[in-house]
Amino acid sequence: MTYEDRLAWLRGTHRELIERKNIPVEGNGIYRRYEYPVITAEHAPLEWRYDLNRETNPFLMERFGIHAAFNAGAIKWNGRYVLVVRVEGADRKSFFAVAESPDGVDNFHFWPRPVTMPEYGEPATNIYDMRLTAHEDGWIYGIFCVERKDPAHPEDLSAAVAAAGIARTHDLVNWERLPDLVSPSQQRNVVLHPEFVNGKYALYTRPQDGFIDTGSGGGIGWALVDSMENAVVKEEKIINQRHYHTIKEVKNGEGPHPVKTPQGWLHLAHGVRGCASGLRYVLYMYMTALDDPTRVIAEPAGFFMAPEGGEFVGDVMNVLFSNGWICDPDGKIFIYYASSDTRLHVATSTVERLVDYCLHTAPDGLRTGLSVRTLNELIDRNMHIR
Ligand code: BGC
Ligand code: BMA
Repeated sequence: MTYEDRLAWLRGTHRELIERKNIPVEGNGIYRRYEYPVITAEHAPLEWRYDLNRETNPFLMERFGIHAAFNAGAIKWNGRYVLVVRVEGADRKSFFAVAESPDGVDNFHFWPRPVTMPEYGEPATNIYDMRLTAHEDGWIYGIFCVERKDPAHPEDLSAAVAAAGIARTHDLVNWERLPDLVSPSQQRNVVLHPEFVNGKYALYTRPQDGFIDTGSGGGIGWALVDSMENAVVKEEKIINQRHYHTIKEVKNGEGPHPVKTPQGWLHLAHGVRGCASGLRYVLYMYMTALDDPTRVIAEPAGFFMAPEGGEFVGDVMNVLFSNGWICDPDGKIFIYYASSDTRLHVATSTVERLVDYCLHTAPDGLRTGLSVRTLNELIDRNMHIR
């Protein structure tokens, strides 16, 4: 191929990918998946991956490998569906980049440049998984995981420390970095609740003993902090526990911030269990009370979504993860979930359906006998229906 032909081919395939119309797939009635991912590494602009100067790149080769685009924070902003995507290069460093779509499903395209996140303290080795919250104080906050090499173990090349980085913005381009969350333990999956609670900022936390190991960390926590400019976790209460022999035996973490519904706060989270093939990440839902967001009022048994088909395959197999969803005023919900740390998908549902799912799916009885009892009760009710 000549240089011109190759450039035309690159531009044409990129445009086709971005303009490809997605196709909803009918499913279990709770949500609908779509046939194609909404964002992949190949969605990254050509200007990020190629040196487009013929003099300096006569073979028109890739000069900056983009490997994955996944775990995105989400927000409806100026009428558009906007994602802050975790983009990962071939060098295993991830960074944030904003992508937008006019309707939440089709035509997601990246803004021209990635986010330049200001540093705080010791510069991070890696940053990822931003949760966006348009808080009632008027700022849009992004809380994300900041990973640094553990200085206490220089001999162990994989020893790392995870902390919650905090930044805020009004335009998603210019970010004001605030001090990292001060907490007695390491933190990942920290999420800001959108409303003040007793005049304070409320955070969903995930205390952990080590970088990977949540250990005695118990589950999803809740902490009130006086200010986001100097956020310090003093007291932390576990509001959603892990349990033996469930989808969240090893770890769990809050997804995006919960959606307020007349029946309670609707939460999306991830649960992790260990098995012969490694860690298996699935999504689950629960609800908390409007008058006390620390009180769980419903939690359907098991997973809400787990990997299917091609979703199993990728950089880190057997993983579904979500840190972003958008709820429209008409109650339609766009759930942005990533598969196997590689690509981003959307599933759509409504507040009404998801609340129905939470309130009318039996909770986990935590032992097989109770699961069979639940199943028999359903069969009994169906017996008379033809
Ligand atoms: C990876 C994350 C992962 C974490 C814990 C990090 O180094 O970038 O994707 O969640 O390790 O396994
Ligand atoms: C985690 C997360 C995600 C990732 C998952 C699976 O702990 O923070 O970034 O999707 O591991 O690798």
